[in-house]
Amino acid sequence: MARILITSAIPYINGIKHLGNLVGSQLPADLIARYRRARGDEVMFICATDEHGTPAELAAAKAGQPVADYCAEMHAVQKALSDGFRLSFDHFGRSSSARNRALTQHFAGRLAENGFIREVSERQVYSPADGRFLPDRYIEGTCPNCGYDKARGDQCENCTKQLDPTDLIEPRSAISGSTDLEVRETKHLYLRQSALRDDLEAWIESKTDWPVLTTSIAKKWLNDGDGLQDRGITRDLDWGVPVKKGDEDWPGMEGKVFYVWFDAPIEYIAATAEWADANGLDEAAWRRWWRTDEGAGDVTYIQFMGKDNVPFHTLSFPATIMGSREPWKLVDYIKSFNYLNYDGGQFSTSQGRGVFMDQALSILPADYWRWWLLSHAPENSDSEFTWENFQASVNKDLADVLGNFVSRVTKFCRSKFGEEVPAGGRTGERAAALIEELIDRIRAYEGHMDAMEVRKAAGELRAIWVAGNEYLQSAAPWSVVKEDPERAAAMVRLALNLIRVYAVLSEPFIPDAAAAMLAALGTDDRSWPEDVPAALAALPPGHAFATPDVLFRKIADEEREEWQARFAGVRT
Ligand code: B3M
Ligand code: ZN
Repeated sequence: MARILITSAIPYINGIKHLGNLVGSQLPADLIARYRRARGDEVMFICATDEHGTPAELAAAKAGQPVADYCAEMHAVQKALSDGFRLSFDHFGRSSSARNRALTQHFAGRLAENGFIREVSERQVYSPADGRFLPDRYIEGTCPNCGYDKARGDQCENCTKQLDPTDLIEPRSAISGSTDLEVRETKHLYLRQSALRDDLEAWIESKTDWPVLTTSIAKKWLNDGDGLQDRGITRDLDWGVPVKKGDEDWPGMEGKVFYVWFDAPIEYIAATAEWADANGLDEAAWRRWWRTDEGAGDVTYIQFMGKDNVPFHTLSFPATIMGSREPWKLVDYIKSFNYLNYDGGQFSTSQGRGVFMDQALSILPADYWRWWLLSHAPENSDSEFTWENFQASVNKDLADVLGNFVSRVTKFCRSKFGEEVPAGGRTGERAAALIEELIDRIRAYEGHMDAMEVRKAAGELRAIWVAGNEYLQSAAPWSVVKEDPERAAAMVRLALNLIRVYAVLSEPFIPDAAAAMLAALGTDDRSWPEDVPAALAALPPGHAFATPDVLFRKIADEEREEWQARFAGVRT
């Protein structure tokens, strides 16, 4: 039994995620977590909300709420949606937790002691009326380029020109509107990533099994000159982890917080501690996943994320861990994803373009989305969601192939033999050929899942469903039953057992349908088909079942057109 630690990139707190976000990290992470559990491994699957930084402050201000209240509320919303999509996290934490505060301050203290932090003096805009330094996007004024009077200190929204706050005509505070602004000298902390360059390079070079997408991004930033610049890790904000060296104050850093990208990955560790706290467990319970000197030596750690997050996970976060000079677990494998596009354009949170998690669940159950998204995961290139393709996949793979198999077998059995696994008879050559094919395909499916090749795994699973349908079609028990009811009984017995095997194999992709199939079969036997012939005899003659309701319904053309129109514009 292996021990597998799985983390998904933690979604920003400001707003509901779209399907492109979901398929880029949380959903494939869930697929692999479920698969590893089904194979008998001990799994720790962690995610959280990423709650700090300017975007959280701004979103809270827009909602007219104190930022802590806003984050608590949005965390609950995101948690409910991840439950709705059946994301099987062991814990869905919060980067604003006390655990993350303590760990972030701990890492900063260790990095400082080891000489990996330097202090830099900078000149920055200060607002006496607000009593604080203002980040660029908290300063507004008139754009020198186009005259737009609500340009932000980092960029003019109207003409898109990139700006410095000092470029603005009549600058004012976006918080209070005060025009009494001054430039003051202030100190910030920089993480000396450049001093860890050799360590990082040796580590990345040693990861010869990483996906090309991950390694190419990591090496680009490592070698690009710019990529490994020292990084500012503090900000002048109220909301965040206060800058401290462990438990001690940091002179000159009063009123400052750590940059959101410094504390966010540390939350992977902190959320595991939050899991222990939530379950009344001791320190050792979470440390055995993270400290190689306290039991994590035999842990395999896999991270899932979109490609834009790769530099932070291959350079910045490992620099934090390595620079601590403490035996924290480094990631073993980074599975990264390209982008999912939406109907000829991009999904966009800021523009509200595409389908968002809440909207998706309001029109169809999770399994429909899980199946489409995972079987079209943007692994080797960007991929695209279209309503036509979604309709076609659901109707064909889920309704015509898998759903139809389950319904035909159970209904036929009920009408000829009653609602129990029929006894007697022997299957013929066709069944033997089916079993041979299933052995090959199930071993191939395992291989793809072990390698985390999501699309290939989905393709193999579909082929496994198809094989059962083809067997049923050619064996035709509904004809055979007229002359040789015993033989038809044997065929049906095999097919009923195949439904159980389908449920077990499909569970990582479509957990609700898998549960419905097992419930209909009146079994909770989720054992993996290591021995395929034995698995196909697990339900003995006489075992009672119930004919299930329709597993997957088809999407009609009118419905598809209606959704297409409804989600063509932008979310308001
Ligand atoms: N919240 C960005 C994102 O959601 C960021 C990931 C943090 S992972 C530590 O894509
Ligand atoms: Zn402008």
